[in-house]
Amino acid sequence: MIDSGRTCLSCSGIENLTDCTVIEACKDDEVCFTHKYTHGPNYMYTPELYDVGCTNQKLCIPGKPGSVFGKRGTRRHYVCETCCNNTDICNMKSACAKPSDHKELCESTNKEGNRKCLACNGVKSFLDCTEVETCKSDEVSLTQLRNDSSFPRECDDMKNITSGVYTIYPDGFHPIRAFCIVDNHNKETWTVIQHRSTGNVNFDRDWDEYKRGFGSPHGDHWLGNDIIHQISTSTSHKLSIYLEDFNRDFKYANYSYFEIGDENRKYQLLLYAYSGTGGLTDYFGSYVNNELFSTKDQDNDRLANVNCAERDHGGWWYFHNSYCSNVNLNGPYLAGTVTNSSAMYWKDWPQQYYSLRKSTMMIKRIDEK
Ligand SMILES: [Ca+2]
Repeated sequence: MIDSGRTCLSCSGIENLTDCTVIEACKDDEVCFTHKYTHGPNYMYTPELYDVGCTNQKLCIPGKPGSVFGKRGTRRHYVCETCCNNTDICNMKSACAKPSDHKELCESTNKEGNRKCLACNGVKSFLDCTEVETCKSDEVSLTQLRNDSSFPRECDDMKNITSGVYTIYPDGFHPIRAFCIVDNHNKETWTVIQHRSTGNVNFDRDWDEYKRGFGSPHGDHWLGNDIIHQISTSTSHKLSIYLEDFNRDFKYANYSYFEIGDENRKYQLLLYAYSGTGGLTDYFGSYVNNELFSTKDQDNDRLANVNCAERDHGGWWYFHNSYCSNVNLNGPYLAGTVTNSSAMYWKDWPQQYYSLRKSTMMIKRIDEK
């Protein structure tokens, strides 16, 4: 096997992927594939069967299980999409199996030296795995795969695109769909992390839903706290928030530094250097910088005896002094003047207690590449 070689499971007509123990070294321009099929109706017994192995197919069919994703670079290639049922894990050695069978998420190569690999049982996503083990000398770590990935980590990594929904790989190889906004004037491409313009998606959700994201990037949605953490901490990022009222007036709130911590840090918010358009006052970062994220089932706000996320019906970073918030863009979509702060609002714009028509929160790498 050559140094750059990728290994794939290689079997034909098997009923269970776990039955395949044959490993094949692929050529440089090949990727792993998993093909699932059944025999025709003439067969009395029609189990679903799998073929797995190397293929020179280069293009993916997004959303189609078993389709091959991407072409390998000169050293190695990366993911297939949805090769493995209910997982994000591709046809890699000892990784393409039932989630409960995942022993190690390393890829076998002839690399020298020991590496640390994620090692988890029963995870549905790599993002859920935090355990680490030392790989054998002929194995390479997922971290290495991630670092070497040439897939776009965020919208800013894609050139010559127009605004729309694209596949990005925040961790290097795990695909998600995100809305990208191209600002032609400033020649900047932003990744949307929150958008609301219809109110037809409920934002009164629990911790796990905010962690994983909900809604569709084509409409109202929350991208997901794990993803936002991953992107915002991969390099330095800035945040821009677009607000629009029902007169179609709009303003921007901009922060030239933005990140959120990981789940262990309760997605703690860091925001610096505010500038707003049209005299918009910073009622967000100046109040909730360093605060923890809260949802109705996880009260991390510092207001005693009140669960702000439950009371105001949205996951958010809440204010801790004597009341819950001055800004809550994940509050209920109430479309216009309301009577209290339990709404999707930005204090005092366009007026006190006004539920906005649109909000978009988007982030972009601070140029340093
Ligand atoms: Ca509280």
